[in-house]
Amino acid sequence: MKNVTIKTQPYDDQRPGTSGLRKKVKVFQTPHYLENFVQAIFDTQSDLKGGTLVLGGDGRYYNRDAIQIILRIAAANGVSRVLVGCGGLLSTPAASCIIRKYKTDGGIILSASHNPGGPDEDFGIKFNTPNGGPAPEAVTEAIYRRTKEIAEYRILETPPIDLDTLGETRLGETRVEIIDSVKDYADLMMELFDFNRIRMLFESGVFTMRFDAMHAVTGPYATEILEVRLGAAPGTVINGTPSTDFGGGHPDPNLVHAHQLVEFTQGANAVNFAAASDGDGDRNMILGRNFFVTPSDSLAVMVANAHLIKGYSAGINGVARSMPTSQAADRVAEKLGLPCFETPTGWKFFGNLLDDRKITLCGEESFGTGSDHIREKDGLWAVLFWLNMLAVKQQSVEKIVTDHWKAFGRNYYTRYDYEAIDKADAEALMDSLREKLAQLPGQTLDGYSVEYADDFAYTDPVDGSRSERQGIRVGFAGGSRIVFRLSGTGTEGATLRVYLEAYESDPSKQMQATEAAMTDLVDIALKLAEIEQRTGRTKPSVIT
Ligand code: G16
Repeated sequence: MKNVTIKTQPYDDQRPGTSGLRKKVKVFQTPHYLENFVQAIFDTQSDLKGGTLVLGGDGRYYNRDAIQIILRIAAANGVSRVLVGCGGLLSTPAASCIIRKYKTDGGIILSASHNPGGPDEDFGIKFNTPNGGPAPEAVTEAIYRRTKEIAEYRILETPPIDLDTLGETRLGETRVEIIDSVKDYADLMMELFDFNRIRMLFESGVFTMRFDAMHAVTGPYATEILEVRLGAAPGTVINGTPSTDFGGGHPDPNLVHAHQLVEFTQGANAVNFAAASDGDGDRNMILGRNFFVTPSDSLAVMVANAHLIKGYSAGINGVARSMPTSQAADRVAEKLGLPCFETPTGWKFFGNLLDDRKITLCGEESFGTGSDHIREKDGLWAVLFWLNMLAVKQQSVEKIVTDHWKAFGRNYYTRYDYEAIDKADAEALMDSLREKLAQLPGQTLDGYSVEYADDFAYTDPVDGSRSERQGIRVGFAGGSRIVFRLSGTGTEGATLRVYLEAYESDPSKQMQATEAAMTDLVDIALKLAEIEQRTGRTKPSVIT
């Protein structure tokens, strides 16, 4: 076993996106590619020397190889202790929980989230800071700057270690502890939710649910929490064994990719409640019998009902949502007199607000909800929040949501994604929209009068940092809105996202199909951004 220094050359494409560095597996397998990025983390995060690091991932292809490489680089860089999830598995929320619980100096999480896995698919790596949250931009930019000048990395020459047996090993001077991936996280959930009450719901015999782990990391977590600790019937968790290619599927919990789950909510034997999570366990989709809850509505309903939930019954400090998320939560916050924040897309932007106790709950349209219990969005947490709410209210998902609309109004919501379009075309489309912004206010587009149009910019109220060009917003009189932005998580070309929101306060008009309620706004968006002419696409790749 000896430390060696390897000469390397910088790669110029290692700038982290919305959530860490995501690339094709083949790119990560290029000689020194992963090593350079990891060394840049150690070069810029000086507390890791002599400190404790948490390490794990979603189990996708290359997870285990990457963990062995990172362990050897960590050892050569003087990390004193590394906590590794058994089998190399840690869901993103569990990693956040462990970073915080053991007061470590940060964590490295390996995941490309909802993107497919396998030798020709995606891989990703991100660094989380000691608060358990994704590194803020100042940190990711420092890491990126380092990758551009890196000339060497340090690594311990040693064979791979056993990742599947709990206990301690030594790598040079570094203590490596293989820890239970599930226990700490499951214990935290028991502090936040009324497990007795939820258990009674399952024992009532009239309540059934399915949780789709999508062959990804939440399988073991959901099985332990739902079936073992809460007594849900065996078989409640489907696709519960993590696989390196997610069973050949796309571990993205939406109506398109989780269609197997959707079928459980339809027909004569439909379950009362269904939910799914993504590759790394931080996203969630909530379904009732024949009923889909949009992530934006889910956040709003949670804010309105937080007082019923054990861990939040003392009151919440405030709420935040990412800019493209519908304004449903704002309406609840306004009625309850709670502060409400609009942040750029990216969970990292909630970190300061949570640390500073300005907010307790937060969420995003991209199937993410969470709270101050950790610093990541949390799929199973959202499922348990809903289960706890259902157990207390003894109503169906549909009744809870439709009553919510009656009280606060409905924000019809849909998102059109145009994936893998040409990068230059996508940027030209956004630039052309930017040029139109100044003339839009006051204009009427297909009967909708534009109240404001801007390129969203955010000043963090805690540290004053400024983030610009975060997406084009076009707001109409009456509360409807169109947002255009380019995704920061894709690995091929560019992905244009078009977010559409139509507000309806009249209860007699709240039960339309979303598609029907959105036709006008869709037309306006297509014309305004000249989508077909500029991208050549006649329809989106995915509608959620
Ligand atoms: C990440 C971020 C989220 C963001 C989502 C989509 O989630 O943490 O904040 O909403 O990507 O981002 P984009 O629209 O830029 O593709 P995840 O679940 O992929 O880590």
